[in-house]
Amino acid sequence: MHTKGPAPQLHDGSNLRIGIIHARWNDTIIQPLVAGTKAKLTECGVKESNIIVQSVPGAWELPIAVQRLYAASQVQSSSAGVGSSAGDLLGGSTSDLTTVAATTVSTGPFDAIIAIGVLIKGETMHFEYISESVSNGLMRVSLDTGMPVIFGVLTVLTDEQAKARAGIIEGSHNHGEDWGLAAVEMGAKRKAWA
Ligand code: DLZ
Repeated sequence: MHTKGPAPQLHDGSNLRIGIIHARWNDTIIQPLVAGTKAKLTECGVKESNIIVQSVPGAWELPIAVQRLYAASQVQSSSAGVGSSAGDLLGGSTSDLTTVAATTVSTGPFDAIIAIGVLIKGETMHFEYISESVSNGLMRVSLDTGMPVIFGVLTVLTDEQAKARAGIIEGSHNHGEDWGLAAVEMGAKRKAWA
């Protein structure tokens, strides 16, 4: 049962373009989160061709990746496809290092980008440093660009807590679904408030 999240609202995503950037650390948790996110985007009417998925090594890399993906999409839309592509900057989503080829992201600015990562506390201070920096970095990119950046980063103490937030444990809620809905709502509102 999911009782704490926002009351779900379905906004029309049919004219929106949404980016998803996910970390590859803790991949067994990341994959269901990405799937839950995409499922809600599609349910809101976002076209498959307007959902762009890219990956980076870890959560630490999410802020720069969001910033560059956003910038590349702006360059493309203002120069009709000429210039660097977001795919060139970030590589493909599911392949491993040896097989990744630069994928060109089709043109058009993003209405929102969802940053997805899973940080699980270990025995060192890594968790604290990365969590705080990534949170601040993503907020900064969002405010600096004026584009909604959805915070899809789980910061948890154990594997079990992560699984319980990715819908993996029986009866648990997949937080990716909330992130998909938030992206469509904020993307649509950003257009309306432009
Ligand atoms: C180094 C590190 C550690 C300890 N833990 C995580 C984690 O739980 N989740 C995650 O997404 N990334 C982790 N990383 C990797 C960093 O985010 C980053 O990719 C590397 O430090 C390279 O900059």
